[in-house]
Amino acid sequence: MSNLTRRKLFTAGLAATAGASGLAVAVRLADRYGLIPPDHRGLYGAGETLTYASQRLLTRHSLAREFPRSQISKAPFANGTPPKNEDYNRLRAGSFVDWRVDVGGMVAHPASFSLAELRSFPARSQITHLACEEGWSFIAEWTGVPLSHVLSAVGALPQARYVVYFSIQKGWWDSVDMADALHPQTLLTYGMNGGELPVGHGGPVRLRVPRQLGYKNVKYVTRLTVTDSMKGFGKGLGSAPPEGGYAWYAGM
Ligand SMILES: Nc1nc2c(c(=O)[nH]1)N[C@H]1C(S)=C(S)[C@@H](COP(=O)(O)O)O[C@H]1N2
Ligand SMILES: [Mo]
Repeated sequence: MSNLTRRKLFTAGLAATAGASGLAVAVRLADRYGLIPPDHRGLYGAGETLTYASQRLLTRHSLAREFPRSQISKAPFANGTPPKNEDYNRLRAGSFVDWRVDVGGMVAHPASFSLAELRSFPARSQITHLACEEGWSFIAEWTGVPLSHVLSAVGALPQARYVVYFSIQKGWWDSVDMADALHPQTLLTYGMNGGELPVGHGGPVRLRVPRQLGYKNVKYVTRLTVTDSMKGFGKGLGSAPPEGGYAWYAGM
């Protein structure tokens, strides 16, 4: 993606005013650099899509706001209930020592990390806002390993365009593009407010993507897949929310 300049995209976009074929070129160019959301609406929505592509290009290094410790919410709201399945209950009864996060797909060295291994990686803590699309939000300190570190440990291949992440909880999975996957604030978290990540907030492992809305922050993560295409994952729209009318990209 670093090879695509704003000028190149903009020039291709201008060429688009010459006709639909120019537009197709601009869209294809943006697509090649992973700047088209998997739930895009085809050429019909191309104007919107190119606006999205330039916005992603412009903001890929920007940071979510971090807050002082005094702003941490006293009573953070845990949305939903923990997984009800057998596997989760068994792992929880064993204090999650057998929890694994499997990382595979387009990587040189697929791996399966225990919590202890994730904790042995360089850690980062950040005090950020988690906002639900339903209107409520809270601020907490999150601790974990940057996803970028995990991706380099397994040797994510250069063709990679998305990282898909799956919960042990049925129906919960999502994906981010490489700009968000490699972003320094995107963490595989195992800690919150100085302690372990509580079960209500996704313990033992949750992906925090603080530049996007709550629903992208999938709890109880057990598996990551690196891919160059979202085809074959659900309906191919990048996650479950677009299947129900929400956007795949939920930047805030
Ligand atoms: N596995 C799983 N992940 C999930 C959810 C869920 O129900 N299950 N809810 C999502 C939604 S809609 C929001 S707003 C946040 C809520 O995070 P919280 O429970 O820490 O407040 O988690 C997201 N991740
Ligand atoms: Mo939400």
